[in-house]
Amino acid sequence: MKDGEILDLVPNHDSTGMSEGLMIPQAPTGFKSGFVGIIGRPNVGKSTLMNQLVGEKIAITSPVAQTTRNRLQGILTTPEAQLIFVDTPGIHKPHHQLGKVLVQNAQIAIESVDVVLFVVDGSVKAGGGDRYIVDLLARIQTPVILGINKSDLQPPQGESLDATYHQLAVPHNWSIAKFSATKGDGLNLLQQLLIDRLELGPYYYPPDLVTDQPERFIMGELIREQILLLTREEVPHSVAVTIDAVEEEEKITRILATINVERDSQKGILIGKNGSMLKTIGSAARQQIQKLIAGKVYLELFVKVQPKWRQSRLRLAEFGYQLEE
Ligand SMILES: Nc1nc2c(ncn2[C@@H]2O[C@H](COP(=O)(O)OP(=O)(O)OP(=O)(O)O)[C@@H](O)[C@H]2O)c(=O)[nH]1
Ligand SMILES: [Mg+2]
Repeated sequence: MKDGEILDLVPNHDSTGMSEGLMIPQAPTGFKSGFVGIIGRPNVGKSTLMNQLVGEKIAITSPVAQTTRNRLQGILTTPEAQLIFVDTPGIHKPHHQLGKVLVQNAQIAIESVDVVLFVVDGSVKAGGGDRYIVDLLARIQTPVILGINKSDLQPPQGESLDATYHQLAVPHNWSIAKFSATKGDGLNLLQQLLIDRLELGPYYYPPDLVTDQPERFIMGELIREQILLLTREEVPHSVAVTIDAVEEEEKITRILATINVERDSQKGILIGKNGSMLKTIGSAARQQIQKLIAGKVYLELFVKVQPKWRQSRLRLAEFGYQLEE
């Protein structure tokens, strides 16, 4: 991390050990902390892993590749350490402006963390996509841990698949961990391996905070997740969700959101026959948002056509996908 960023997050401590404003307590002696970048091809389970490690659903996940679009942080605080996980969009060969922004932001994350957790899909052989990332990581000084995920999907003779990944890690002396993000197997060992790699440090965030993301952002993501799960073909990737209003009333929170798509045909699919698809999406997303805010939600969705938004830098920024410095 750059010095300036740390200073912003860790205000001066007063005599009670509590800082003003953010209420970050002083860390005990021997406490470790740091940023862990979760990097890998699309769909290997990076976001699922982060959610499991942190113990809450912060990042949306889906079987569709390129689910994650923004760099987002999940925070795990234990008695001995604070790990700030940085979930990133899967690294792939970009085909449009949105793709370029996603990949570039993942690369920036690699350079600004203390440890890189390079996640691969252990249920398939290592491929060109993984080797592309190995080449990126070989150029940096940051310590790397290779994480072989989806161990639960491995055939009984899984060792031969593992060997294809070991070949990638051995020349660079990277440590290797094997786990299942969905089942939780092997995650304690992974957590310990990560803490071992961290240096002594302060709390960067209050110990009870699990993410740096505003609730509004996660609400939009939970709507996008249902679209990823319920629609097919080009629709999921052409969607950007904006939250237009959140009105908190005594017994219910009213949320108005717009789903932006690129074409009329996509709008038609999203709305469905007599509005049935939009209703299904809205009802599923509403249940997820209710869990997030632990209260009753009324959700109203609009669908709007914004031609070629993925190619337009202006629209990308408007929807929150900005190239980071
Ligand atoms: N069986 C099994 N499935 C997993 C595991 N981890 C993740 N998955 C599934 O893999 C799919 C992709 O998971 P994500 O967490 O969205 O993957 P990602 O790497 O964040 O993907 P992008 O954001 O697109 O780069 C989802 O359907 C997950 O449920 C695992 O350990 N075992
Ligand atoms: Mg993801």
